[in-house]
Amino acid sequence: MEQTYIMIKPDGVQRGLVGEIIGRFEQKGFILKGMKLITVNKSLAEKHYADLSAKPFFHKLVDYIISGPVVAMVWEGKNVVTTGRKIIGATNPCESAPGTIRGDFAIDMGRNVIHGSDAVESAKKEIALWFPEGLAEWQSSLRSWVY
Ligand code: FUP
Repeated sequence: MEQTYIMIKPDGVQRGLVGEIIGRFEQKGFILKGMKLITVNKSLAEKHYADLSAKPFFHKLVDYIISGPVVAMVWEGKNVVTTGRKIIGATNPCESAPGTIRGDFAIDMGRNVIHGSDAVESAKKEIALWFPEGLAEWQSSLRSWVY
């Protein structure tokens, strides 16, 4: 089953949006495979955003991610990468639709509340980076009301 890496960024945690965000993924029917509240060190933040290292906003982005605790999560389910991105909404909150997390809770691209993997391959890399300890097991019978 497909998995994605979802991270509530420091602004989302400090604004008290953790429960709301987890609720949206739970209510859709996805299952939580890993979750931890952590303060990110610079090296991990730089690895996570390595593809953006040449961008002018890279250092600001890294400083933002390490500025306070984040909630790192792995969610699992059919097409969870694409559907997760839809639940999150467009990167720039002025383009994200109402009803999406960014559309409902964010104004500024530099404080856009949440991260979600953009493809199955990047999800695999991000999950390995953030959860080297592995993920929780679920009994498959628990999913019979969703599939
Ligand atoms: P997303 O996959 O939606 O998180 O978007 P990107 O991977 O393109 O960008 C990662 C983060 O960089 C965004 F969440 C916000 C930040 N960013 C900026 O601050 N300025 C930009 O011009 C583009 C992205």
